[in-house]
Amino acid sequence: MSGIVLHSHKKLSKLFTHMNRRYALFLLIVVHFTNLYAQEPVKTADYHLPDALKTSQGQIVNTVSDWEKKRRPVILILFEDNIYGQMPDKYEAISFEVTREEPAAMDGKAHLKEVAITVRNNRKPLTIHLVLFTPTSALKPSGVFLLINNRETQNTDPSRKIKSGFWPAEMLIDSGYAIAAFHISNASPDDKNDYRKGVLELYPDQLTADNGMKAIGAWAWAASRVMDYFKTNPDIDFSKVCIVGHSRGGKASLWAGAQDTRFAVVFSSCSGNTGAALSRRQSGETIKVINTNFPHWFNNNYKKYNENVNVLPVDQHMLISLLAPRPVYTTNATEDLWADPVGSYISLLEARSVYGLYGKSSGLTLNVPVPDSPIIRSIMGYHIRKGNHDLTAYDWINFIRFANYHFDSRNSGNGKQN
Ligand code: GTR
Repeated sequence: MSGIVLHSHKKLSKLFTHMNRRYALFLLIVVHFTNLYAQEPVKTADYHLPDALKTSQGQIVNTVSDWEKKRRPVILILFEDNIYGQMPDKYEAISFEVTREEPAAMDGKAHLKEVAITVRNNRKPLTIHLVLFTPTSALKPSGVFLLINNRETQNTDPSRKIKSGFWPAEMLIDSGYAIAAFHISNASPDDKNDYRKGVLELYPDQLTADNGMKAIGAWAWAASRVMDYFKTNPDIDFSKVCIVGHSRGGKASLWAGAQDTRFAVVFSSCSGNTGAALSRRQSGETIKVINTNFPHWFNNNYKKYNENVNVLPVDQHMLISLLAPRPVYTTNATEDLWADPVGSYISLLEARSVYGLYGKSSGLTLNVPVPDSPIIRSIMGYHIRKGNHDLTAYDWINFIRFANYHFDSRNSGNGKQN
């Protein structure tokens, strides 16, 4: 817990010396949670965030045109060079093959397609296996949610014998959305020895470059190839593709959304360090810890910041800024302090200036909202769920509410309506 919170605890302890100890303890717990969720966001380390709107020459960007032409491209390259690696967008060929089809899946509610997306480059093929359910009764084409699945493949079981809150496909279909998923291992195995066996075989020059892509870049790259497929599927509304990821997958969904502006809405669950959380706060997981435990996730250059986060030319609020003016929704969980909920929320707050250039005022409160009280009617949405590090049906219910809100044409002019 932060220095500020601890300090206030000490003062309160003195006050309570004459009180019943159990009563004092109860009050301390209340104060602790009040501080965490209802006070001005708390800093843990002294830090100064780089300004998303200030160029390296010190010029302040204050128009959409200058942001899009001058500042945004520079920030994107800073993230490529220093963190996630390059994102090659050329390949020799791509093909789509429906390997299995069930027109009346889920008791007739959905049409299942399993699609092999094969990309060729460097004379090598790579196949991404997509599971896709489209609703049979909804008006066609449908918006779609694509999950970057970083957990067991059974979470996205096409036979629906196994069902999981991690990918509640029936819920999405009942809400009129298509639902899709691919597994990260198709793009790059999540293993420091094996991560090269995938997308990196198509782009071997990435392996020798210090700003070369590694696993998380490869997962985001694969999400973009699924986009290439969606473009060819007339049942999918290509203007309504939502990308979703949890934790390491949530880091990838943010990076995919930043790189590929075809994603209409970005969802990131408990993404933590090098996801939505600010690195400079150094609360929970740090850059040094993540680079040590997962050396295969980010590029070589990122390791230079292990001991000195303050010289990193970006912080994660600038990743959120790259999503502007598109809607973005991030989550945290009360028991998941490793992912720094406060720092993740401050990221959103700090991205407001860039959304503001587009005339999008957010409905974010100044403080982290209390648990289980989602912010939906806002260009940047957020909730902190009671519970642990996970992606659950509760999260998806709110993702659907957020997408419904933004896909309703009456709300497209502004991010906030109330
Ligand atoms: C943790 C890692 C986090 C997060 C998480 C997950 O071990 O420290 O950054 O990515 O794994 O993916 O569940």
